[in-house]
This record gives sequence, structure tokens and C-alpha cells, in this order.
Amino acid sequence: MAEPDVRPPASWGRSIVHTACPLDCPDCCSLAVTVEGGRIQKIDGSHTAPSTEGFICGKVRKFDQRVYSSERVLYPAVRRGPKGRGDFTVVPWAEALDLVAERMQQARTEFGAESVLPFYYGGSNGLLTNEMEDARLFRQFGASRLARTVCAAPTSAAATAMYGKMAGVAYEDYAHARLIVVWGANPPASGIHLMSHIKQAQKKGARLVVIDPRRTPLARTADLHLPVRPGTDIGVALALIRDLFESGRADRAFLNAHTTGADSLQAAAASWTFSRAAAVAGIDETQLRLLADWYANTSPAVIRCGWGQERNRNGGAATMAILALPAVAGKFGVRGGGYTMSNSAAYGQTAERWINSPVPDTRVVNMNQLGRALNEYDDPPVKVLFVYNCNPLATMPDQNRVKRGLEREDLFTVVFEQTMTDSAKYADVVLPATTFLEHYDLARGYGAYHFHIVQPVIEPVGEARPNHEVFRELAIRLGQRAAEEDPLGQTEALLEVTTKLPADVAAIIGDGGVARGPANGAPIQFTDVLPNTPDQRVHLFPEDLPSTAGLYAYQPDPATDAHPLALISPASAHTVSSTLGEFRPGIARLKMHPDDARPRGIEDADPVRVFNTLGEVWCEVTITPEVRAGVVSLPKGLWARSTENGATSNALVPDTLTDLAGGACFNDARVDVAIRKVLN
Ligand SMILES: Nc1nc2c(c(=O)[nH]1)N[C@H]1C(S)=C(S)[C@@H](COP(=O)(O)OP(=O)(O)OC[C@H]3O[C@@H](n4cnc5c(=O)[nH]c(N)nc54)[C@H](O)[C@@H]3O)O[C@H]1N2
Ligand SMILES: Nc1nc2c(c(=O)[nH]1)N[C@H]1C(S)=C(S)[C@@H](COP(=O)(O)OP(=O)(O)OC[C@H]3O[C@@H](n4cnc5c(=O)[nH]c(N)nc54)[C@H](O)[C@@H]3O)O[C@H]1N2
Ligand code: SF4
Ligand SMILES: [Mo]
Repeated sequence: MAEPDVRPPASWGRSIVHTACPLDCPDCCSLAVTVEGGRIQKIDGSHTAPSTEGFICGKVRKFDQRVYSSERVLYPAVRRGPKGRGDFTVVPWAEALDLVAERMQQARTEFGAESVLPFYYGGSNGLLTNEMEDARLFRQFGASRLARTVCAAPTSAAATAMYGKMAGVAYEDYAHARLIVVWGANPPASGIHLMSHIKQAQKKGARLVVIDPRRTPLARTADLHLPVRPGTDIGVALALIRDLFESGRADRAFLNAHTTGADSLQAAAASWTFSRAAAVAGIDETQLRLLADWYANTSPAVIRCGWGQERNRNGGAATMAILALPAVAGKFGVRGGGYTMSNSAAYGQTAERWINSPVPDTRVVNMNQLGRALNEYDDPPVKVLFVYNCNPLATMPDQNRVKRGLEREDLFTVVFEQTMTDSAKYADVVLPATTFLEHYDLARGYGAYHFHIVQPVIEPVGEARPNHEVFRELAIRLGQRAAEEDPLGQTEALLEVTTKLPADVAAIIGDGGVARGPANGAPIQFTDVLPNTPDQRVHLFPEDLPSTAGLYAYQPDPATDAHPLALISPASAHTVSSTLGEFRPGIARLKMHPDDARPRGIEDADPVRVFNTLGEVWCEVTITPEVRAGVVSLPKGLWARSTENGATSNALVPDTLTDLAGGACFNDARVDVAIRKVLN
């Protein structure tokens, strides 16, 4: 393979290599990485992408720790101990790939190709590392297809049906807003480059409203914080909509010109009086009325809609009602007005353009029900599980069921990973993967408007290989590709993709730079961009959208007397999902309100059991009014090592699905908490 000239060989002196961060984070920062003697010395933000503003999060500043970690998977290896122990024998790449190909073929012969299940998600947002060679391989093989629903399934279904995923308000334009509503998002942790623009707006006198069960640091700086019970946003948003219609403050001209379904939406909202919504959400009615007045009377007003509100039984309905608000109130058409959801569709780039392989009509497995698939599916059973870009034991619902599945002796599990994750310990074969500092990729922001080239800054560590090389090697072994065609090197694979990019994007990216989204990355909604629906209208009541509960329906709280507390597990500043979770020190803390701790006799720092019928988590507790009463919180993405019994919040999360698109209900767990007696 030709040596890409951007990757300094070890003999080079000190240099700074420009690249980008493709982790599953909305910001897609541009990076300047200092390399000396072929080793990473420093990772920092650059100004190549304007919204990076030269700084990055603490996680990626320390990403070299992961690159050079003693837990890094350096060589292909096969299991020698019991599943879960992480005991492996190193083997050559060829032997490992031969074995994987043989087991895939054997499963196909004995049980049919659908007995092979590829399992992948959030390792990176790159277009080369996800749904490229892998998609070709598994499609042609005829494997079961994965419904990638663990994140953004309901929000995406809502945004697609209503707006065709129209591009949202740019981070930079938040500075122009007079009212900012941050709804189910926590940007100081999960998208830090929005923060300076929110602060700028606040300095200019804009009001900030935060709707979140937690009194986050951002909520503390807000003019209004509505600490809703998880899963009740639908009522709050519909109450605002009902009031807009009933008070004559709905923008009838906009509704007539640009929307369909306004009457049906109005009918769906009719029963949501302020008092009903406040009672259901457990918030103050006066404060809800105040928000209604602020939102109706202020322009530009922008809503940052996050993902916190989607991760429950009502997540689809809630997101639809939130996204309907700017249309009903007529907030579009001005800079700093409208909404931001995911901007991932703004570049018109989907991997489908490059895969060139038809989607087979094979079984679809909802990834949120991996435990079920592994333990219960029998037509055919899952015999080969191929995990990459994912750490399912840490990140999927119903962890104990997933674990039972991974323990199956008759399951052949491949884990293609950078580091020895909780999931990798259950592998029959582990394959070493490069990190984004060792391979090419194309990354796009889904918050900030950037589309970047990602390029290797060092040689692969150990024998790590990028995804597309490994999937091409497997395709040869499975007879899908001729050996002469392969293996294409990283540069060629990248070129294959970039030559198919629209000329403008390719030109900018060809310079090693960055492309912006529509209107140079600062579109005004309904001025520069219109809905990508067939009639370019907003569909406020998309009748054809399949909802298991009915559009805009509220399903009541699943709490029981035995398990009265709602457990949420939001993003933390220390990890991206479970990535970097290996470095979390100590035992995790459950956050609990004093009113919930007192009757249970729990004091700060006590060891506790958090439990329900699915499992239990042994951790410690922090008593704080930061979470509202009735809600407890554990960080998302913990590894087994962060609790005393190796179980994390997902051991308590049911594998029930959201009302739209089969999404995960991470914030819909109901639990109780008790002091744990520690035996010395
Ligand atoms: N540092 C860091 N950054 C990340 C990630 C990470 O793990 N760490 N993850 C990345 C990924 S994969 C994603 S999808 C995004 C997620 O980005 P966000 O949507 O910001 O993340 P969450 O933490 O899931 O949810 C946001 C907030 O919703 C609140 N919340 C929980 N339930 C409800 C509810 O029912 N209603 C309302 N209104 N609020 C609720 C939580 O308390 C939380 O503060 O962030 C990305 N960025
Ligand atoms: N309790 C709870 N659980 C949650 C959530 C929650 O809110 N609460 N949020 C969910 C959300 S929003 C998401 S997006 C999911 C994410 O869940 P996952 O998809 O499991 O994401 P990560 O935990 O980041 O794990 C990704 C893994 O991919 C590996 N990887 C990265 N790049 C590459 C590559 O190029 N090649 C290969 N082969 N491997 C690579 C990394 O080393 C990492 O171990 O987690 C979900 N889990
Ligand atoms: S994780 Fe997000 S904030 Fe951190 S460097 Fe990557 S894109 Fe930037
Ligand atoms: Mo996510």
C-alpha cells in the first residue's frame, strides 16, 4: 500500500498534522495534532473549522491515552478462557480472518445466512468506517440486517416526516436569538461548541429556558428551568401549542402557506390545558404559562432539541410536538429563529451513494433487543455475532439479557475493537482496529456544520487495521471479491469515495480542509432552506407515520409501588457513550434528591443497590437537588469496572421501544434504591 504522505514516519521531527474528530458528537471539531518521532505529543483544536474556535473537549485532548493504552487491542487473537474472562492467544491476521470467514460460511450452510448478525453503531460518524465495505459485505452475504435504533431513531423519524430533516439553525446563529429554549439537551457536556453562542446571546439580553429533569449547570444559568418528569415533554409541548391556537397567537399565515395538518394537531393538543400538563410533568403551572408567553411574544426564538426527551415510551410524540412549535408560532424566516435537531442530513451525503449493493430482503433485528435476538430468536438463531464500532454490553438495553446471550457457548462472537471493552472480553475472535488518529475517514457534524477529511497522524499501533481493509479482506475470503482487486489501500479507498462527492464538497475537502453546510453553514430556515418533504411543507400531522401509540399520544408513567423512581442515564463529560469509559476512576455515583434519600435512610456517599426486576447496580450515592425528586441519575457509558457488581444502568433499562421507530427507552427505567450492607 502506498504510504500516505500526510502520515509522518517515525524518522520525521516534530510536526503538526491537521485532521478532525469523527467521534459521535455533534461538533465534529477540526484538530491540530502534534507528532514527534512518529508519536502523538499533543491533541488540540484548530481554527480550520470556524466553530471549533481552536478548542476541543477534555476527552479528545487526552485521546492519546487510549491510543497508547495498555488495554489497547494490538493483535488479532482467539479466545482460550471462558467467555467474559478476556483471555486470548495472539494469532496472525490471516489465521483470524480465515477462522471468521469459515465460521460465517459454516453458519450460512447450517442455519442460513440470516444466522449472521453484524452489530455496529457509534464508534465514529465517519463515512468510511460505517456502512461502507461492511455494508457491502453483509448485504452480499445475506446476513440479518440491523435496525440502528439505539439513538436518534424517534427524533429522526419525527424530523423526517415533518420537515424532511431540514437543516437547522447553526450554532453561530444562536447569538442572534432573543429566546433560547434548550429542550432535552445538555450542550455543556454533549456539544460544547454551542455554549459560547448561547452565552453571547445571554450577554445581549436573550432569555434562556432549559427543560430537563436535572438542574444542570446550564439550567442554573437559565431564566427559567422546567424540571419535567422524564417522558412527559409531550404534554408540555402540546400545552404550549394549544395555548398558541386558543390565544390567537398561532401564525395562521405561515400555517396556511407552509404546513399541512394544523387542524389535526390543534385537535390533538386540545386536552392539554396548562394545569393538566403541569400536573403530568410535575412542574409549576405559573412557570409553564410564563414559557408560553415568552415563546409566543419573542423573536428570534430558537429551540435546541436534544435527545434526552426521545429515550422513553413517548419520545417520538414529544419530539414531534417540540418540532411543531416553531411552525405554529411562526418563528422561522429570521436569523436565530427556528430549531436545531440533527443536521446530519444537511450535506446530502449518505453512505448509500457509495455502497453500490442492493439491500437484501433479509431479517431485520432491532439492535435495542440484542438480548432477545441472542437468546430467543430461533428462525434462524443468531450463530455469528460480528461486533464493530460498538460496545453493546455497555451500551444496549437489558444488559443481563445481552450478557446471557454473549455467554452462549454455541454463539461465535467476533469483536473488532480498538480496546479491550466489556464486550470484547466475550469474543471468540478479537480483531484490532485503528483509531481515527491512524486511518482516513470523512466526518460530518450533526450539530456544527462541518464536513471534514480525517487523516492518519501516526502509523497504526500494533497490527491494528481500518474497518474497510478488514471487510475487504473478508470479502475476498467469502468469494465476493477477486484477490487482485484487493486490498485497496486507505488512500485509494478514500479517493473512491471523494471522487463521488459533489464537486464543491470534493474541492474543499481535496485541500485537506472542511466543507460547510447549506448557506455556508448558516442557513435561515424558510429563507435559505425549505423542508425536504415532497411538497416542501411542514407536515404537522403526518398520518402515514407509524406510531405504536397514535400520533401525539401520551402513554402514562410506568412507575410501580415497588419501583417508583425514574432512572435516567445522560451523557457525561468524561466519555463519548462508553468510549473512554475505561479511564473513569473509582465507583460511579448515583445522583438522588434529598427528598428521596431521607425516607430511605440513605446518606451522601453511602453504598447503595439500585434495583428493579431486570437487575441491580451496586454503586455509591451523591445526594443532591440537581436531580428532581422522583428521578435518579447514573452516567451513560459506564464500564463494568465502574460499579461494585459490574452492572451498569443498562442492567435496569428495559428493552421496550419508543412510540416511533423502535428507539431505545434508556430514560424509562423504573427502579428503587436501598442502602447496601458492605461486609468487611
Ligand atoms: N461528552 C459527551 N458528549 C456526547 C456524548 C457523550 O456520551 N458524552 N454522546 C453523544 C451522543 S451519542 C449523543 S446521541 C448526544 C446526546 O446529546 P444530548 O441530547 O445532550 O444528551 P443526553 O445526555 O442523552 O440528554 C440530554 C439531557 O436530557 C435530559 N433528559 C433525560 N430525560 C429527559 C426527558 O424525558 N425530557 C427532557 N426534557 N429531558 C430529559 C438529561 O437529564 C440530559 O441533561 O451527545 C453526543 N455527545
Ligand atoms: N444507559 C444508556 N445507554 C446508552 C445511552 C443512554 O443515554 N443511556 N445512549 C445511547 C446512545 S445515544 C448511543 S449513540 C449508544 C452508543 O453506543 P456504542 O455504539 O456502543 O458506542 P460507544 O460506546 O462509543 O462504543 C463504540 C466502540 O467502537 C469502537 N470503535 C471506534 N472507532 C472504530 C473503528 O473505526 N473501527 C472499529 N472496529 N471500532 C471502532 C470504540 O473503541 C468503542 O469501543 O449508546 C447508547 N447507550
Ligand atoms: S468529542 Fe466533540 S467536542 Fe470533543 S473533539 Fe470530538 S467533536 Fe470536538
Ligand atoms: Mo447517540
